[in-house]
Amino acid sequence: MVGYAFMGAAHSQAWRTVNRVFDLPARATMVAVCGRDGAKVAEAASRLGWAEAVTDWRELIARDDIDVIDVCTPGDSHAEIAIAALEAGKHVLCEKPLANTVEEARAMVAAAVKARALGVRSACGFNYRRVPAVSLMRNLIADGRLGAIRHVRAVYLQDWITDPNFPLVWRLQKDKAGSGALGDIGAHIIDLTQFVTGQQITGVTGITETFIKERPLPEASSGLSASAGVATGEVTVDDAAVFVARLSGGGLATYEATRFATGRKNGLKVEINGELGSLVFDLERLNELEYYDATRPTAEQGFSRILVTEGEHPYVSAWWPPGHIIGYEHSFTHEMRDFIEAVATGTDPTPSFEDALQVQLVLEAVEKSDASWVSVLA
Ligand code: SOE
Repeated sequence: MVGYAFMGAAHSQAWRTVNRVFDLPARATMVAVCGRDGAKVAEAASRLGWAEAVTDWRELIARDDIDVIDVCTPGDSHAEIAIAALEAGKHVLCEKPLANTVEEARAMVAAAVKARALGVRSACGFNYRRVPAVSLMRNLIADGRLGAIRHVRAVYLQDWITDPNFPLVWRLQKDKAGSGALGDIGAHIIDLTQFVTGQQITGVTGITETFIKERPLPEASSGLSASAGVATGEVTVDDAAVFVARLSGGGLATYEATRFATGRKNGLKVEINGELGSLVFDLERLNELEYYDATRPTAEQGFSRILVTEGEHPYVSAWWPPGHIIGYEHSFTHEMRDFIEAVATGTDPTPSFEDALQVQLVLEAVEKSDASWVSVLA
């Protein structure tokens, strides 16, 4: 694994757990974790359960006792690491968004296609696909329970940088993150809505905004306000993005991704309206799915709450009895379950780099449309 911060911790939990919960044809061994700071990555290795700690990822792709490279770094190194790993014959799991640009994403897809011909697998870490309620949503729509999809309404609302004194971390720098809320959390709702509907976004138009344009530099953020002469830097990504889209099935979609929805902590919510009913998923209530069945007798119609904890629901039978709910981290264990099974059985894990390129194309299209905004001058 390359990188050991938030996603590194979430992936490590999944690698530690997956073979103890799911019966799989292969076992994950956590051989080494890589990070630039030797002391910090050594601490991370012991805390997260990795046998070794290294400071050069190239060392990992050169070893013949390593089969998989799990890329958990900021977006500016995804392409370099993933392409080198694939060319070295290593299977690759790369965190989302796939890359910082469409150009990089296309290069990653090209490397994945070549590697696939040699039996080397790759996938992108859109983990929310593997929340049982999201998989159930996809299954119900695929079974035609909503009929033709008319509307998709997706938001991903966070509020972790509403304080102007929050430092200029890598997620707020374009050269490291590629974009702001749009690529970081907007990518999730783009992938998730395409996943559950089985449709693709065919066109978009949107706007973005950066509310706080200067922030204290991380090393200088000693709690002093910007006015105290603390060194500051420019925020070079969006704080919020709002866009509308057309779906390949003819429906309309609205998307909102923001880090300034004060009070919303990890508020991913998707509502799908079809001719025969509606489904609603809310990540902060991730064991539930709301379902409105318009085919029921009118007097009985209403949004029902499905508790997605039955053994017949996706992934759930490996965990606990009905009603014993699971959490955010289980989506990563499910991601690793499916990745290991695919690699071990010689099939392609999902979402593919091609699926992730589609998300990257939507991100780029939103930014292009943002640039063509027509102001209304009073
Ligand atoms: C942003 O804070 C973030 O960590 C995203 O980068 C993750 O992809 C999302 O799952 C949680 O929020």
